[in-house]
Amino acid sequence: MLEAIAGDAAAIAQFGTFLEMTQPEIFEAVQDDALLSASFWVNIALAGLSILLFVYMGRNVKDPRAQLIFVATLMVPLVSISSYTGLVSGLTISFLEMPAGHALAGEEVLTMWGRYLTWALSTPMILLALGLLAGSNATDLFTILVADISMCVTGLAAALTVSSHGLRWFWYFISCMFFLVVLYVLLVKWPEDAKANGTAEIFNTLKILTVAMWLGYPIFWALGAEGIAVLDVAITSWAYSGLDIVAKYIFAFLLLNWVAKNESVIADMPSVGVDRSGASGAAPADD
Ligand code: RET
Repeated sequence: MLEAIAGDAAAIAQFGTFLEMTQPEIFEAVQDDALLSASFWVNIALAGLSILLFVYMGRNVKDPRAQLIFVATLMVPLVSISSYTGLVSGLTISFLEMPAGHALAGEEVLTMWGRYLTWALSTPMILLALGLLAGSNATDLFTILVADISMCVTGLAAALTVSSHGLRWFWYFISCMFFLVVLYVLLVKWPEDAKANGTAEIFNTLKILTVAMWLGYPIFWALGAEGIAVLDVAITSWAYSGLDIVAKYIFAFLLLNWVAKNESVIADMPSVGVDRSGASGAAPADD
């Protein structure tokens, strides 16, 4: 009985770490930090403008594959506006006490965990649009999407783990392994498909933009308050917001502008399927 109560007390204490500050208090803390709150509001404004612009740009697109690229890409600013509204309202931000071994051990660090959560929705949309542009087969598309969502969820786990400093970095390492899978498909598999399907030029531009921007996220995570803490929270938040502006809105504009002008190229591409020609054992038995 006593053990159960002690267990409950420990659980409540642990839970208390997450809930020590109320949502209005977190909201106030964000508003008081002009630099931090600007990093959120700028993205809410840009996401809103992007949504209107992309709907306008897609008004005459008729081909179903081109329409799918438009819908997937439009989801990016839609998720973004929701994500930043969650952050600015204090709903998806917590102050977490860092474990022993962390540069800010024992201090409450502002953790923007809503970012990692919503990346699990926005980044697959970016990759789906890119995969459709390249003419990916179903296997590569499934692989990259699963690896990408896993990268975001394990990144979320890295940010929320407060029990052990070592385990925070172990989650980070796992997330990086998933990221390598994403990079492999983007840099090795899809360029071949894009070449075969006549979309190599635009695909390569977007590939370089995507890889360059996406590499910034784990770097800023590691340098920010959640990692080795050489950058403060507002600077880290601006770094993510800046990367978001290029990786989401500028990326999406370039992609949709090209698709709207080259709808016939997209319309002629093969549908997403499982290509059995290169698979070992795929040839019919010779008997
Ligand atoms: C984390 C930390 C753990 C290690 C790795 C990460 C990678 C994150 C990336 C995020 C990209 C986000 C984008 C969002 C747009 O909406 C989670 C920071 C590898 C690559 C493009």
